[in-house]
Amino acid sequence: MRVLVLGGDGYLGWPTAMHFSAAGHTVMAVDNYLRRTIALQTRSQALMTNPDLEQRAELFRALTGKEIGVRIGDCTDFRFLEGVFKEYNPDAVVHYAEQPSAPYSMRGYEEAELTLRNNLTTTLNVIWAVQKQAPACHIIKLGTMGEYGTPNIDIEEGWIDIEHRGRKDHFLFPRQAGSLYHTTKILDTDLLWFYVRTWKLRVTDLMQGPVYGLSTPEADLDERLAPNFHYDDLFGTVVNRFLVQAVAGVPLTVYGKGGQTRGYLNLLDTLQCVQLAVDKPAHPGQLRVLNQFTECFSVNDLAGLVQKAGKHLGLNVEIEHLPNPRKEAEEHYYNPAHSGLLELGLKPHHLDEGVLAAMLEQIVRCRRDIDRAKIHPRVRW
Ligand code: USQ
Repeated sequence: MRVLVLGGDGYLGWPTAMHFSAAGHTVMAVDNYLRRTIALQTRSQALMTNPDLEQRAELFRALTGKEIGVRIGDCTDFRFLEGVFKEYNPDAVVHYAEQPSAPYSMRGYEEAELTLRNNLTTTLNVIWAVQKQAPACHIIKLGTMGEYGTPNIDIEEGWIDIEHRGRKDHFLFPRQAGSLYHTTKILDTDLLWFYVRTWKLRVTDLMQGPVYGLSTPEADLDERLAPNFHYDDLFGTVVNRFLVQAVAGVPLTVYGKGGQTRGYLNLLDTLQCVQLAVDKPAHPGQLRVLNQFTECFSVNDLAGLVQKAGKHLGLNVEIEHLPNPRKEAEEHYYNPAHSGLLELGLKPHHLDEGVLAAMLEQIVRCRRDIDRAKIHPRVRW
């Protein structure tokens, strides 16, 4: 298949591009380095220095003989994006090209405006580029479990049947996010649903939980092919952050009571899920929503697991409860459905001590590069 990866320089985008290329697909990766730019501006650079997308693609070609096409450009520029679709004519587009940080989106007006404009305009442009240049192309959109929030009822997989005053209908599950970033993902879903109804597009919306990990078969070929591993308060996800904190000797930064529960997954499973979505596409006129995580943990559970894994490696890991910089429930009911991807064939990798120990060992090798000033939360809302 011809697979177009938007946001191909990102934590998930680059491993996805390599994964599809290694599996024998033709891949093109597009990025404008927005996250790198923001990271530089906010002192939030990743732990390891990552070569740019063109250099990574060149290195990947030298090591594997496989070619990943690269286009550097801004997906909010419709002429640019339409040109890429026209030139490349993809069978599937994997859309990661969004500002992905909840704290960044809450930092101030400029950051809010950038997040809203970037994320929604890109989604609108993908929809229009598909409709005008590649109408059979399957759109795989990265959404987030954070769209649902933490309601006091079971979370369904995208859709819910509602009976009201004796009549029944089928609706998108109610969504109520905890940050502007997560809210842009709700708005994306609504945009996609509108155009699926209007133009019979084929769309899979993957409601993903926080991802952890830095190892994939392709990334392990050479350390310069590693994903961008963030541990700062803006771009670092909680498990990755805790592991770096454990190595740096900084007490794990549990926000508030630590009862916040989310569905997590290994980076390897992100690759599997996206692959399954591409291999088994949505039908024309279908907005298929899949909840993309493998297991639920509270923040306290994660801190406990990291503490235990650290102890076995001789690290003295402490846990600190900080005042929560976010507005979120710290004790809540959480029971989201997630059978769709398992039914498509997902074989989960579970978060255990072995996985954490392997990550800790990799991080220990970069111990000297850890900047402790990037660890504590700088944005409150
Ligand atoms: N948390 C801590 N301490 C920390 C960092 C986070 O207690 O040092 C807590 C947060 O308050 C939250 C939970 O851990 O309750 C998860 O936080 P996170 O920063 O790992 O995840 P989040 O901000 O929700 O965003 C991340 C990705 C985002 C993706 C989302 C999936 O950055 O792109 O959409 O995970 S989800 O959380 O399911 O919405």
